Amino acid sequence: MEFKYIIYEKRDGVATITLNRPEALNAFSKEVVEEVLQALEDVRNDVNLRVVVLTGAGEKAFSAGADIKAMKGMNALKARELSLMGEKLCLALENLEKPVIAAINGYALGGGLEVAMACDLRIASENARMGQTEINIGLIPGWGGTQRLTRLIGATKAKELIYTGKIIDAKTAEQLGLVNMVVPAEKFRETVHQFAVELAQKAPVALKVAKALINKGSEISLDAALALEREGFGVVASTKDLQEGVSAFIEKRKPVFKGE
Ligand code: DAK
Repeated sequence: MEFKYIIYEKRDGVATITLNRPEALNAFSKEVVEEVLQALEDVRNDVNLRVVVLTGAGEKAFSAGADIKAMKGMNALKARELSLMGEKLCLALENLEKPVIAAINGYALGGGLEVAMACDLRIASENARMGQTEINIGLIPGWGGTQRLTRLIGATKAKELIYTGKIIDAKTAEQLGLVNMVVPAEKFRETVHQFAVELAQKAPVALKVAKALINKGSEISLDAALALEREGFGVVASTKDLQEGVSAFIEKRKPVFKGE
């Protein structure tokens, strides 16, 4: 596959998608979004790929958000298109039946943070900086930020970040529960890859079902969510991978899961 605005690599069962417009701090243009969507489609179809890492090229940014320069003179129709584009990308990440890790290597601002929040896990480099900065240009988050940020860290802190547009450091983001862990900058890419490889060795069907249950369960009543969990448990319990996991435990060896 040929890409101009992203780098797409496959190694050890991990697909790494690197946003590659460092000169614009990896801002999301229409072209960047289209290429990421194409790569995600490839991941979906490749059974050998079990985990995705989304990150930014260079040391400065994961992504500084939607392309502000493309917003100049934007009319209602263009704004709607921009909104749809981001929504589509965030939903593709959220609905992919494989875990997606946002590896936040620098700034994750505006739409950049919103895309990171649509991923399952967020690992931040110690020099990462995050914020819903839209208010500073007279906007509100438009790629799900008002909803996903609130669900991740609660309304009190979400309102503070969205109303002020302030940029927080990686440690603060970790304390808020916005990122899973903070990693030293010099070991960042290697640590993220290692973490992703470990995840890629877990049982794929169990990961897929757990992701769907956690995502869907937060939108429905506890009763309905528990019913879904029961069904999901039934599906996972019927896999060959469960038998492999049980055998490996008894034989005191590492399980080899095939996603069957
Ligand atoms: N878009 C386009 N270019 C960007 C950019 C962006 N978001 N952010 C940075 N760049 C470009 C800069 O213009 C500069 O390019 P040149 O001037 O050299 O050509 C280059 O990247 C390097 O940036 P700086 O020179 O500014 O670098 P500094 O280290 O001085 O500052 C910074 C880094 C991250 C603090 C600063 O660049 C900055 O504040 N950037 C803007 C961050 C931001 O506010 N992001 C949120 C964007 S708003 C919508 C739905 C969703 C959205 C919009 C509409 N609808 C439903 C309609 C989403 C909106 C957003 O994401």
